[in-house]
Amino acid sequence: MGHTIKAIMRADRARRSQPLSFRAPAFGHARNLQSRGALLLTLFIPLLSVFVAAQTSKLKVIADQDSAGPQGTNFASLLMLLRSPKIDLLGITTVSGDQWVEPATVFALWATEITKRTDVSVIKGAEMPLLNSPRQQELREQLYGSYIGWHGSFNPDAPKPSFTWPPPGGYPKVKPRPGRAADFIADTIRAHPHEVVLYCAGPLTNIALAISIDPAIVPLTKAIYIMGGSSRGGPELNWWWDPEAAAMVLRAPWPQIVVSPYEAGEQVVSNEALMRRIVEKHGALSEYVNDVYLKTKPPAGTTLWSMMWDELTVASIFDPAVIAKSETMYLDVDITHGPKYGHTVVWKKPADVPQFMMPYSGPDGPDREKWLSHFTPPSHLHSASVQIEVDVKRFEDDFVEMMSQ
Ligand SMILES: [Ca+2]
Repeated sequence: MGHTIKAIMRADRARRSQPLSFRAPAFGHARNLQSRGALLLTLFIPLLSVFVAAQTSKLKVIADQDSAGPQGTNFASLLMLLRSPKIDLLGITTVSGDQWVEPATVFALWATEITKRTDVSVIKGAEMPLLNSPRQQELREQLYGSYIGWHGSFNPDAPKPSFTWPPPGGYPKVKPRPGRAADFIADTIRAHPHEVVLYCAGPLTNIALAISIDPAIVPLTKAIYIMGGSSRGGPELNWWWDPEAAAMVLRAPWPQIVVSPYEAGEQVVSNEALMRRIVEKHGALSEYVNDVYLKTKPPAGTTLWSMMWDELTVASIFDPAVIAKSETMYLDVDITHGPKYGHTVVWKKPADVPQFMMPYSGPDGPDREKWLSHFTPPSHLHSASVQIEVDVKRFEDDFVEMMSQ
C-alpha cells in the first residue's frame, strides 16, 4: 500500500510539474513589431480573460466533515472536493460523528496528502455535541428504546475519543492548522462575503458554534449544503448525534439551504463495478481506489460498500442535474429530550385540505380556502430545497469523473 500511494504521488507530481505552455500559433510574416505586438495583444487579452474567468469562477467551498477513512462516504467525498478543478477548497473542518474528531482529522490530513493538496488547511473542530452525550443517549435508550441502529462515535464499542490509527502507509506528515474550526468558518466567510458555500456532511456542531460566535456570517454565506436529516421525518445520524446544533443551523436565515437527506443518499450505493471504472481510467486516484477497495478485504461481517450520501451532496453542488426531483420543505429537529430527540421534523405545504378533514366538516364539506390559508410554514423555519430523487447514472458518471481527474 505504501509503495502504491507513493507511486500515485510520484505520477501526480510528474503530471503537475509539466509547465503550462501556451503554444502561440505561427504568426507568419508580421510586417513590423507594432503590428505583431497588436496581434499578440489581440490574441492574449481574450486568453487572459478566459484564464482569469476560470480562476474567479471557481466556487469557494468550506468542507465540514466527520472524515474517517480510508474508505467510505466521508472520505471519498473529501477526495472529490480536493481533486475538483472547479472549486477553490478554502479548508476542511473536522467534527465527530461517524468517528471521533481525532481520527477524522488524521484522515482529512491524509486526504490532502494523497491528492497532493496539502495547500488546503485542515482545522480541527468539535469533539462532543453541544448538549448531547453518549451517557445521556444510553439513558434515553434505556427509557424509550432505540430508533437508530448505527450510533457512529456513540457506538458502545467505539474507540475512545483520543484513539487514532494510521492510514495505509503511516500517519500523514502534514499537521492541522492551529485554531478551531468554528473560528475558521466565521473568519473565512467574513473574508469572502457572499461567496462561500458551506458543505456540511457531518453533525452540525462546528457550524452552530460558528454562528453563535458570529451570527452575522449567516447572511454573508452564499449557500449551505447539508447532508443530514430525513425527508420523511425521523432519525438520521448527523442530526441525531447533535440535535441542538442541527436545530440552530436549520433555524438560521441562510440565503440558500439545500438538504441532501438520508433517503436521497440511499439511492446510490458504492460497489466494485463503480470503483473498477475509476481504476481503469488511470487517474491520480486509481491506485488508491484499487488498493483500498478492490484489493482490500473487509473484516468479517462488514462490507466496504455503503450508501453514497456525502458523495451525492458534493456532486449536487457542481451538477444540480444529478437530482431529478427536489421539494421545498421546512425542516427542524426535535430537541425535546424524549423518545424522538434528534428526529427530523418536516413541514411542507399540503397540496390540498387533508383527507381526514372531509368526513368531519358537515354536509357542506370543508371550506378549502379557509383551511389552506392556515397552512403557513412555522415562522422560525426557512425554506430548504430537499433532494428527493437521484439520477443514479448521472451521479455515477460524475463520481467516476471527479475521482479520475
Ligand atoms: Ca459525513
